[in-house]
Amino acid sequence: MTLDDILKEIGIDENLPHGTDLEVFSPIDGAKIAALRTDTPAEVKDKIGASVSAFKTWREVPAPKRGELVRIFGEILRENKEALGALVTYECGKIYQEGLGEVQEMIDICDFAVGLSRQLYGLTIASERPQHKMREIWQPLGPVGVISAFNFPVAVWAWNTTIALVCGDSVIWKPSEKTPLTALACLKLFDDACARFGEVPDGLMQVIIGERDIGEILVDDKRVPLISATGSTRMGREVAPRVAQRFGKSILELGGNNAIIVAPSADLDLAFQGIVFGSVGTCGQRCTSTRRLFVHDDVYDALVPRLKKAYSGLSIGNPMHDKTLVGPLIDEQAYLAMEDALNKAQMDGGDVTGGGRALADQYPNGFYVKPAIVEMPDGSNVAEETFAPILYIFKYNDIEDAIARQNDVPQGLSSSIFTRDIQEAELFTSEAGSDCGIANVNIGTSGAEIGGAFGGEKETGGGRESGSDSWKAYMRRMTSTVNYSSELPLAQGVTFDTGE
Ligand code: UN1
Repeated sequence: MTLDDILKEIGIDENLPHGTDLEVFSPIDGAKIAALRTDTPAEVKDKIGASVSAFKTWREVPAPKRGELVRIFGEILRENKEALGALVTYECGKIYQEGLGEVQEMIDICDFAVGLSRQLYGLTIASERPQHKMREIWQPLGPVGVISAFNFPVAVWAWNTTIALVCGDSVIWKPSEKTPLTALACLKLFDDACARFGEVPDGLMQVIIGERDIGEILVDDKRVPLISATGSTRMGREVAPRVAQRFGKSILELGGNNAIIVAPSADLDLAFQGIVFGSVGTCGQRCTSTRRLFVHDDVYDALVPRLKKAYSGLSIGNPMHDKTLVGPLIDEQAYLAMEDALNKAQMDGGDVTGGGRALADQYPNGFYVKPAIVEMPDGSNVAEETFAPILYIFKYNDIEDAIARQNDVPQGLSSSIFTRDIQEAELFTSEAGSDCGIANVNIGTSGAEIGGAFGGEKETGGGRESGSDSWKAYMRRMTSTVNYSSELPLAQGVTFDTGE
């Protein structure tokens, strides 16, 4: 499938906003695949205005009917899974299997949101006053600003958007400037769903194309009560105070520095598979990628040489090819960041296997790398997240120490332990265990299902998206007390006699 075929199949070949402001390159070979016009600040303001109007209509549509739009969108995604999956691969470089997986993740969240559209439950609460009823009513919130990253260019938007839509909100999406085509493709497919559905207010879901300055307009606009932002901790540090300054709410999904602990009782075959997928999958560019490995002394020699051997045989190459497991990094900057991190690790006493560029002759403008393993000195740790396939390995001999070191980093997204020992497994998921938002047993750190709440603690930002009750962040909680008596008793037994 060529890029032209894909764009034609999705139907955006003819109506891309061509221009000269933003050039888009495929990480596969560095070729320019599009040049787009970006939104002006005035256009962004207008789109926010349109979003406010769309919200006012949409919030009155019954939630199950809102779910019907999402159901149709899920249907359209099923019809376009291959084309959209391939576009994800072209634009962000993840292997086609993972491109398909990402679209499946969108389909899954559609199904979840459709079910949710009939389950936006509020509580009824016992009132302390006679003939009074208290209840909690969940109301639509308003336009939701979604800021997404290049590495999951479509699924993370879909988590936010499908849930926001069934909650009665409108959406304005600022995708990464590295992946605008997939965003425009999603917009087209969403518009197709709206046409199939029938009456949908104009501007219910809009995309704004541009760089950081364009995102900032969204972040600063009081008409957008919720900003859901995915990206680096640096970005979150800027977004969070700006949104808070205007008393907006934010959902932040920022950096991870995810670790796997391999205990002496671990099934090493399982651990091996989980580690390799977690650390080299998506070329190490998931926020859930495995970055650190704590291996017990007793199994170190059985596991680490096997990992090194596997790393040296990984098929690196064009992510559209069936046999490829490791595609390119997103761009040269990512490659340079990987080189820097490896140099630093070496200076800190790490022993590096792998690393460096691959396939530079074939793809002079594509940044393919050999995934790297770094065996780190005893007692050390790595606090920074580098968005590249680097796996830092540490030895441990005491589980409590391993958990403490796992936690002893600024980030708190994902974590896992491979063990057959129930005491260790339960300790890991206890209050004294992992401090992350995700803590897995006998599963790697990446590849979470949509049904759970996704997000993490500390510098990961504290937000939760996707499954469980994450929907509550996209709604306004109203507490309502109804008095059906002929008296007006005050709460807390207060008397307030006006003498009449
Ligand atoms: C991300 O990298 O921002 O758990 C999201 C996972 C995927 C989502 C990753 N389901 O790895």
